[in-house]
Amino acid sequence: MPFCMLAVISCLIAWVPIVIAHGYVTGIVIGGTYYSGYLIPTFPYEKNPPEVIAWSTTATSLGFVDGTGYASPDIICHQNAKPGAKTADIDAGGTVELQWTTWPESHHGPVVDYLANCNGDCSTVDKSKLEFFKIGESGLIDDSNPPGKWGSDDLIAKNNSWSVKIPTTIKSGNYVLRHEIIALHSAENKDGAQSYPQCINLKVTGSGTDSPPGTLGTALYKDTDAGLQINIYQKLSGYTIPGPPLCPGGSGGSGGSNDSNTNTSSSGQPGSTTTTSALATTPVQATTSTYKQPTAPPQPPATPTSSAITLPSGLASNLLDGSYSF
Ligand SMILES: *[C@@H]1O[C@H](CO)[C@@H](O)[C@H](O)[C@H]1NC(C)=O
Ligand SMILES: *[C@@H]1O[C@H](CO)[C@@H](O)[C@H](O)[C@H]1NC(C)=O
Ligand SMILES: *[C@@H]1O[C@H](CO)[C@@H](O)[C@H](O)[C@H]1NC(C)=O
Ligand SMILES: [Cu+2]
Repeated sequence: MPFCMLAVISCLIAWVPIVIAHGYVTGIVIGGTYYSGYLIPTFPYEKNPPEVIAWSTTATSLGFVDGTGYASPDIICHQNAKPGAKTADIDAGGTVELQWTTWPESHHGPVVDYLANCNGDCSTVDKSKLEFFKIGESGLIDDSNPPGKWGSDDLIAKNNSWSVKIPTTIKSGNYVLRHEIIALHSAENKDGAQSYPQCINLKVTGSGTDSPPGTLGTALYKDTDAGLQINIYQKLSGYTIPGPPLCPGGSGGSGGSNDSNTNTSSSGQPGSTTTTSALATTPVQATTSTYKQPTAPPQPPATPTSSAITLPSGLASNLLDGSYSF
């Protein structure tokens, strides 16, 4: 390997501690109740980590699942994910707000949400049997200035949070919500798209009867999908959001829900415009969330991540992100 290449690589390695801020869901707000996420900085290191509604994962580097993992169980709910022990109640038609750590602006891409019926207790479900149907999606919102404005940018603008509406028509039952950001900053390379799936357990109550057909997690994506192998640094004539089509009653467009929750100019909390808004703005500590929020992981300045993607070769940016790969 020529010396100049070695120099580039060591420089990239030096950047890693600064760039290492992909992200995970720290908390979830449903009907004014706050639930702790699976707190990556602490829970994996505890002998008896708190029981939460979020699925556990060993993705302690805040990494991703790339295109080589689309057929692996890791794509379902992240690396070595195991079901959360708890479940949050929600009415059909209700909104789930997922709060992320600061998402890196350079990691543009769609935000998608799926449900899968556990047909029983989600805390003991076999994830390889879960069949997911899509209930929300937001892809390319504005491409007038590539790489454009994406669902991920909308998420950042909403205080790094995302609201997804549970379809009113869905039948009652226990479901896994699979919420995912797909970062496309390296997706011009085969297998370069990065999935950041996050799962939580929900018990949905309503009078609906819908039971939409689903897709196994390991069959959601192919690395040749138009929305997964794509160069976002050029003007696009359109964008096909990955995964199966939105189910009837699902929510397209930005914000993941078809209601006033998408307006964040007043509170920055998309989930707060319901009748429970008084509670939502002052999150109630549920029994599952009596743990202190960890101090946020160090956030990178905007420039290092963008300088990473302006490196001349796709190889270089791959190496950078490959450092967190499992
Ligand atoms: C979204 O909400 C508006 C206003 O309530 C309604 O007219 C429209 O049909 C809804 N669209 C979808 C896709 O549900
Ligand atoms: C959002 O809310 C602000 C202030 O509450 C209001 O002025 C604005 O018109 C709203 N925008 C939309 C799109 O509803
Ligand atoms: C932004 O989100 C954090 C949780 O991630 C929350 O604690 C904070 O109150 C939110 N800020 C606003 C202005 O809503
Ligand atoms: Cu990254």
